[in-house]
Amino acid sequence: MADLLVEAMANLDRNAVLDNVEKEIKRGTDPLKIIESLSQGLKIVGDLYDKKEYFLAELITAGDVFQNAFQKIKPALEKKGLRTQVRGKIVIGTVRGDLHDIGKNIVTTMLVSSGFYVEDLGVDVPAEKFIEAIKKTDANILAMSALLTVALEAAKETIKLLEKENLRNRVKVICGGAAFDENTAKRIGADAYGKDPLDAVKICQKLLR
Ligand code: B12
Repeated sequence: MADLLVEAMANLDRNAVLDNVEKEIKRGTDPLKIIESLSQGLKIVGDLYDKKEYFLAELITAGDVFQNAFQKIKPALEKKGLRTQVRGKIVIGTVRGDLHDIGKNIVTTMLVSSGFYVEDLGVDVPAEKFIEAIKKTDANILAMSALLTVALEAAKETIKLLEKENLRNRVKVICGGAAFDENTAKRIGADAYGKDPLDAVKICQKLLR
């Protein structure tokens, strides 16, 4: 299945993507495996965009096809949550200047299904809005997503503001999305980097221990 789905996603073949996703769900395939195949397809779309074989219109279609497919996968993903004893409160969002939310939405679904309270602020979230939400919800984790390299600065600013507001000692910070890796996350002052939804849940559980 993996290859078929990767290919269908890379070719932006909406019907083939949705048919294959439905088949895999019926077959009982792990929803995270299905998401992984679709993400590999999206990676190819991104590479083709880089090579100027695809353009903005294709990126938009790719995002749309993925969102449609995700609606079919979501119920299975919700059942998969890793039940947690830790009752953490998380404020999550895509940082200022960045509109990518597909990955963040998957991570949010997985965190909610695992028992966390999650306040999702959406995309293009300025530092001040993150801080306001943390104060309002008394959150103990700030989770930031960024796919654009230029958006890293906004994530760094948010952590700086957290420090300025004297909240840094009680709020842990986790970052994820294609703009980050372990090193970048550390460099901007985060506590952790999460590579995928499972990682996100496990790390958030660990951060609260
Ligand atoms: C779809 C897409 C879009 C869609 C987004 C739709 C949407 N609603 O999100 C649209 C068309 C809007 C778009 C726009 C643009 N895009 Co775009 N896009 C993509 C594409 C093809 C796929 C992204 C995606 O959804 N991947 C699938 C998800 C599941 O993966 P993910 O986001 O990485 O998330 C996973 C993990 O990273 C992690 N994760 C994610 N967030 C978090 C958060 C936490 C806390 C944790 C722990 C984990 C975590 O878990 C997720 C699940 O496994 C990528 C290519 C790529 N390789 O990523 C380019 C890409 C990100 N885009 C790119 C660009 C350049 C743009 C534009 C500037 C294009 C333009 N000329 O306008 C604009 C920018 C708009 C803006 N201001 O943000 C570049 C970025 C280059 C860079 N290094 O900065 C990429 C890499 C393409 C490329 N190769 O050039 N894009």
